[in-house]
Amino acid sequence: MGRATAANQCEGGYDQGGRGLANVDITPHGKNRFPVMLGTDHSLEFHEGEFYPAKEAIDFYSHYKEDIQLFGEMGFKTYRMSLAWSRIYPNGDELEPNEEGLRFYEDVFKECHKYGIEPLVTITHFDCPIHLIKEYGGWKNRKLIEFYERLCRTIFTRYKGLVKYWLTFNEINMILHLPFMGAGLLIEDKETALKDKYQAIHHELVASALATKIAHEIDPDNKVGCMLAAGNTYPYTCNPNDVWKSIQSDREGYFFIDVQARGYYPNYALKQMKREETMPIMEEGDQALLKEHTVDFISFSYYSSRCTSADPKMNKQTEGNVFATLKNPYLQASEWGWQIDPLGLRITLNSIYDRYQKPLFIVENGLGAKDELVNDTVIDDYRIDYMREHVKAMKDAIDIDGVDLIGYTSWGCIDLVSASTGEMSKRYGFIYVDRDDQGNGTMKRYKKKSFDWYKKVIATNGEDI
Ligand code: BGP
Repeated sequence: MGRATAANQCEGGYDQGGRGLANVDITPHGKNRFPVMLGTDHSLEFHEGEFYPAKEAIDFYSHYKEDIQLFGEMGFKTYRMSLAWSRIYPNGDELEPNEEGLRFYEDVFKECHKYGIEPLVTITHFDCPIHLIKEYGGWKNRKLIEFYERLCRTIFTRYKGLVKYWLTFNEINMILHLPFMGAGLLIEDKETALKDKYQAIHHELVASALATKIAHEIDPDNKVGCMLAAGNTYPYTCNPNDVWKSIQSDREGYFFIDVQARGYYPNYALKQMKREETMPIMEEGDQALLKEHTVDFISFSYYSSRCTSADPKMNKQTEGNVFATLKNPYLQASEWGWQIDPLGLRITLNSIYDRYQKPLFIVENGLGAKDELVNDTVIDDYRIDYMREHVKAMKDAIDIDGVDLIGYTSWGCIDLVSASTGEMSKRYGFIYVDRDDQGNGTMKRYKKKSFDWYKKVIATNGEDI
């Protein structure tokens, strides 16, 4: 048990230690954020007058000792974090890595071990060096497999003995929804956009299998997982058309795990790609690689379930969700419209486990909320309530349903920049950071009420919640 962050949302230090620029750095806060994440804004530059939250984020780059000490105090057994690719290979395509970047992560891992915390490392979390986008067009170019392979060899070798748990790509299915953020893809032509996305996806799937192979070769103790933005889809009614639509919606995500955990493209996807003319170019050897190097475990993020209908009149989707969903009348929602459904977590765990029979790891889950700092703390009972219900659902999945759940790192050990809004005011942490949406504040850290609550949950392995 522990909690999770991503480099671009907490690290900052965007131009320190020889780091190069990445897609996340030039993604602004405010109304221009979505066009950039979608890949429809092609400028690839910083603009005067815009605020870029990832540049400084919460400055984990300089505060990591203090922050990890607090994670240790909470009793974390695991800390999920990601590497900034451009800190290790500033342009992405160099032959030699940046020693200063490598040393930074080495220090972070050593600091974790000081407190008995096992790092779980996402190799790329919405992160692609700008040079790889400008020069090669991001992941739609097969060359990226080679650069990613080099990154993997470097980190698996360098961090052998310090890191054993790896995730290849964060929320790999996000390429379909936010392609620039997910894969450094620019959408040039609407007609060919889906084909480009599936080409990029194929390259990431091959790169992921290659990473799994290399990780096992370099250290047989390494365990590699895939990572999906999950959440089961309910049919709005029991009309078979609604049920069929919900199955299709879930398959959009299952497709990725089907390939990464079973080792081949499922028939429904092959048929669909043929029909829609989006079949990616595959090279000889790709299929064998996918088949031979499936993941050791399956990880996913879960914030919410989804709901769908085949009735065209029921087309009003809720706001604030990257994944299309109808308002489910049985559920409450967060201030950002994310529907809160702890039983949905149990359902998702069961569906994924039934389908693959591999160990599962929930690597994100949590409540984004507006917090108020009063007398140096935040009384965040709403967050505790959310977490408590989700921990209960997990326990039921383990104790009653027999799901093999090996870990839980919920989102945001500490407040950080929100991926979707680029704002600080959508807070997930058990530690408050004094920084606002415009980048003002002292960066001082404060423990919230949830800090002690989670400490107790970890100490009792979820018994006392
Ligand atoms: C996931 C991402 C995370 C994280 C989380 C919460 O999609 O993997 O990076 O940010 O969602 O989302 P948000 O920050 O938009 O509330």
